[in-house]
Amino acid sequence: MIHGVVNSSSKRLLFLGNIFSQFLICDKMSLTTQSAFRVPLHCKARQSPYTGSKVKRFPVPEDMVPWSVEWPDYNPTTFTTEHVLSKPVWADPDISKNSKNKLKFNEIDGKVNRRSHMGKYKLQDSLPLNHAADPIVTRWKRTANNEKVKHSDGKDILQFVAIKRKDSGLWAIPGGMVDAGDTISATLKREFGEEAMNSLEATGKEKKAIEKEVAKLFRHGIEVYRGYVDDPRNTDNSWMETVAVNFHDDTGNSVGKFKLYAGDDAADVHWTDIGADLNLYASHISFIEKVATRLEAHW
Ligand code: RP5
Repeated sequence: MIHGVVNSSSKRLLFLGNIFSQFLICDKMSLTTQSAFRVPLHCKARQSPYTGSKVKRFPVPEDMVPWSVEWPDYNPTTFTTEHVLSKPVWADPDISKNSKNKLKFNEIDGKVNRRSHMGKYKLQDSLPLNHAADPIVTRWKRTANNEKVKHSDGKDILQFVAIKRKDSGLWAIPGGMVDAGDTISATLKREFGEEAMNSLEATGKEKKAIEKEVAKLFRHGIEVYRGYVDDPRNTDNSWMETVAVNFHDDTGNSVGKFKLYAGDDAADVHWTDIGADLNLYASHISFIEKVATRLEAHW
């Protein structure tokens, strides 16, 4: 559903002003000090060229990021990624080719939820958005004697299940897109199974056992974030929103016994120590920080 940008400067002012009126300076210091309360907007999403292509983005300087700033010369590139052009099931029809009236934003459109997690879209035309779900599975780092490992700051060290993405090579939460008709909780379970536990390649019996464990673990999640994701694949009129949910195994008895295998889109998977120096995909670092704050872990 990553479609191209509309080649019109006036639309820049009309589309999303009410939702994306706040923004952060895109430097490391701002992100680590402020992201417990706000997430970075349009930092990685302004990286050029567009992910997986040689097409350059129209450069947008920091002070021109807010949609409230008038910029008559704004003239973004039209871009749709090759993958979307190949029409995978989850992709919307191309709204620039007579199908725009079929997309109903701010409502449930057939099986697709086209409502934002952040408010109501102020629309001039239909705009696509992409709902994802991110399962943050955590446990405490422990010694061989099962004692919690403390950081020099006196706080316990938290670990989360991270996958290495094949597209960017960056470590990330094993999230994925919400399929039409699917719920967020079903997506969280499915993506964790597919990306972090390789459930698709497991045999029937193994698969059943894995699904049972995942279902048990995923019964008690705490939502830590809902809204915009600063994903490098975002364009001016198509972007990711996610719901990030923390599933914490406090004793280490449940998740600890999981065998983690990379599957589906992942090149690798492992338990990763949580801390401010992590370099993660999109704005995943800010969701992880919220979890560390919530559980009073080392950051
Ligand atoms: C991110 O992209 C979301 O936070 C989620 O983790 C991920 C979904 O995209 P795919 O992994 O399906 O490519 O923005």
